Amino acid sequence: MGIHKRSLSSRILRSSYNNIIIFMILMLYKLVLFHYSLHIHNIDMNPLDYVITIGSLLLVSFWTFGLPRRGQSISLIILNILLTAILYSDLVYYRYFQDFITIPVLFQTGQVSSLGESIRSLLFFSDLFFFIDWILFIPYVIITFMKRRQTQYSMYSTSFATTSRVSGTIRGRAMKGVLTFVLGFVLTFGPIKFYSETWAKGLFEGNWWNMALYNVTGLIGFHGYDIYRYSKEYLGPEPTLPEEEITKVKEWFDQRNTNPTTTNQLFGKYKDSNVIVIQVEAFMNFMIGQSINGQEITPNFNKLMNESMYFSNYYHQTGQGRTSDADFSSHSALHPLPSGSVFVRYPDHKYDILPAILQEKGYATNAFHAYDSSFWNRYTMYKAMGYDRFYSKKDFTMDESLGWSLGDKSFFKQSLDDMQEIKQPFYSFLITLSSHHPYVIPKGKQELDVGEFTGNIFGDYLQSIHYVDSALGQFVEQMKDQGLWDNTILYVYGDHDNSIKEKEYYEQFLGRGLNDLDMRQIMNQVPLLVHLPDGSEAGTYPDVAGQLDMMPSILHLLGIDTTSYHIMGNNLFNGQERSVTLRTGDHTDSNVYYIPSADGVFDNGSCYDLRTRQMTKVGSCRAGFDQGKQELHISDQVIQYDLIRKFDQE
Ligand code: GP9
Ligand code: MN
Repeated sequence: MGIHKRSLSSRILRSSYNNIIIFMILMLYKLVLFHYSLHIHNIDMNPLDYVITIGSLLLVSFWTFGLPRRGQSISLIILNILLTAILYSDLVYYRYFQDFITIPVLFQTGQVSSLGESIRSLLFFSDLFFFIDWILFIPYVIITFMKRRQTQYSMYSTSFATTSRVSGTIRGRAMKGVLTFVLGFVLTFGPIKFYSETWAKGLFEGNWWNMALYNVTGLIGFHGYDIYRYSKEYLGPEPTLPEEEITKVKEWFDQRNTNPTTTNQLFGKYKDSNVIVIQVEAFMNFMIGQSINGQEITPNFNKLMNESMYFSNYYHQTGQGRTSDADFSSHSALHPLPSGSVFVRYPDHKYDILPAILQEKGYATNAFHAYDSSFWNRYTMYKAMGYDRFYSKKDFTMDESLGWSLGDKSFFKQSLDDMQEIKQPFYSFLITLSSHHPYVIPKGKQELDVGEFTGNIFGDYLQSIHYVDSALGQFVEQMKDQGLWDNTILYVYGDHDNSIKEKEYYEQFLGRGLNDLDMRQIMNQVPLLVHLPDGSEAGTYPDVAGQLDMMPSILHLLGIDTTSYHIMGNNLFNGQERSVTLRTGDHTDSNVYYIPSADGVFDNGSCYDLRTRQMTKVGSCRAGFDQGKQELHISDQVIQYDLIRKFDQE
C-alpha cells in the first residue's frame, strides 16, 4: 500500500501539471496579497474575482505546456519573476499615484522617475512576502548545487530533476496547452462579460478610472486590456485625415478668427488679476433662488448674485467624461468626445488651453481636488495642461470625512491656505466633491428640512447642495480675509447634472407640470456666477451660454487676444449673439431649442420656440442644428487627429 501510495503521489507530481499548479498557487497568493495591500475603498475581491484571476493566470501560462519539461519549468520561473516584478512595481506606483503603470505612462518621461526621493517611503518591510518564494528558492538552489555539484534550475521541478524523461509527446503537450487556454479563456471572459453587462455597464467605453477597470478584470486582465487599448489607439498606421478635410478644418478656424473681435471696455480691464475657478460637483441651475419649507437651498450663492454676474441660461456640454469633460471643455473651448474622456484618450495631444496660456504669461497655475490623482487620468493631463502643481488627495489633511473624500468646507479652507504661499498673479482651479452621487452627507451636516423629500435621493441631493453652498460662503469670507476679494476674478459653475432623471421630483419641487423642453433645460443647465474684482457688471444675464465659453471669456477680461488659438465657444463679455451646442446634439440660441431624436435624423427631432415654450415647426431649428453638427465634427477631428499640433508646425 505504502509503495503504491508513493508511486501514485510521485506520478501526480511527475505529471506536467505539477509545474503549473505550483506556479498557479504562488501567483494566486501574490495577486491576493497585492489586492489587499492596495486598500482600495469600495473595491472588493469576491469569488468571481478569484475565478477571473485563476483564468488569467492560465491564459498567461498555457503556452508552457508546449515545451519539454525543463523548458516549461524555466519558462514558469521567468513568468513568475516577470509577474512579480509587474505587480510589485504597480503596488509601489499605486502607493504614490493611486494608479497602475500603463503603457502611455511608461512612455512619459519623468512620470515614473518623479517617484524619486519618495521611493523609500513607499517600500514596506512586509513587502518581503511578495518575494517569499524567491527568498526560499535561492538558498535551496545554492545548497543543492553545492551538494550535487550539478545545476538545478527549476523551482517547480527540482525534486524530480533526476528524471530526464520528456513529459508526454508533442501532440499530447499541445493538447494540454489548448485545453488550458480554453479553460483560461472561459474563466476569465465569462465573469468579465457578466460584469460588463450588469453593474459595470459602459465601463469599457467610458474608461473613467483604471481602478474601476481593475475591479472588473483583475491585475493581469487590466494589463491585457491596457495593451489592447493602447494598440487600438496608437499602433498600426497613425490615423490620418485626408488633406482636404484638414484644410476645411483650418479654414473654419481661420474664418472664425478673422471675424472682427469686439473689444469693449471689459477687454483687459482686469489684466494681471488672480483668477479662481470653482467647478462644483453636480451643481444644477434649477434650485438657484429656490426655497424649501421657507429655507433657501443656496443662500450664499443667492447673496453673491447681488454683486456678481449670474448667467441664468448656462449649459454644461459634457459627454461620457462627466467631470473631466466639464474641465476639458471649459479650459480648451473645444467639445468633449462622443465616447470616453479626452483626459484618458488623448492627454498627449496639443490644445490651446487656459492654464498653459496663463503659465506662459507668468501666472502661477495650480489645480486643487481632494481625490485620488489618477481619477480621470488627471495627474497626467494636468501636467500637459500647464499646471505648475496638482494638489490632490494626498496633499490634504483628512480632517473632515464626507462622501467620497474630504468635505468641501475643509477642502476650500486648505486650498486657500495653500494659495497664501503661491506667488501672484495666480490661476487656481478647484473641483469640489461633496455633492457627488449618491449625495448622502452625515446627519449632523444636514441643515435643511426637506419635508416630503426626506429619505429619498432628491432630498439627499438638496441637502448636499445646501452644504456645498455653505462651504462656498465660507470660501468667500476667507478670500476676503486673505485680501483676495478685490484682486481676483471668481468664476463658479456646475460640472453637470445630478443623474436624477425622475420628472416627478422636479415637478413636486417646483410645484408645476414640466414638458420635455423644461426637463431638457433642467438637466442641461448649470449656474454660472462671475464675480469681478470691483464687483461691477452685477446682474442676471439670460442669454444662452455654455462651458466652452469660459476660456475665451476669461482671456478677454485679462486682455489676452485669442485670435491665434484654435477654439470654439463664445466670449461672454463682448456683447455678441450667442448659441450653444451640447454633446448630445441639442442646440439653442435666444429663440429656439432643438432636441435631437435618438436616430439622429434632423426631421425626427423637436424644435421649441423659447417665447411660447411650445413645439414649433422643426425647420426653425435647421440652421442651428447644421451649425452645431459641423462644430462637433470639427472639434472631434481636431482632438482625434492632433490637428492643433499640425497647424502650429506649419
Ligand atoms: C472624482 C470626481 C467625480 O475625482 O471628479 O467624477 P464624476 O463621477 O462626477 O465624473
Ligand atoms: Mn462630476
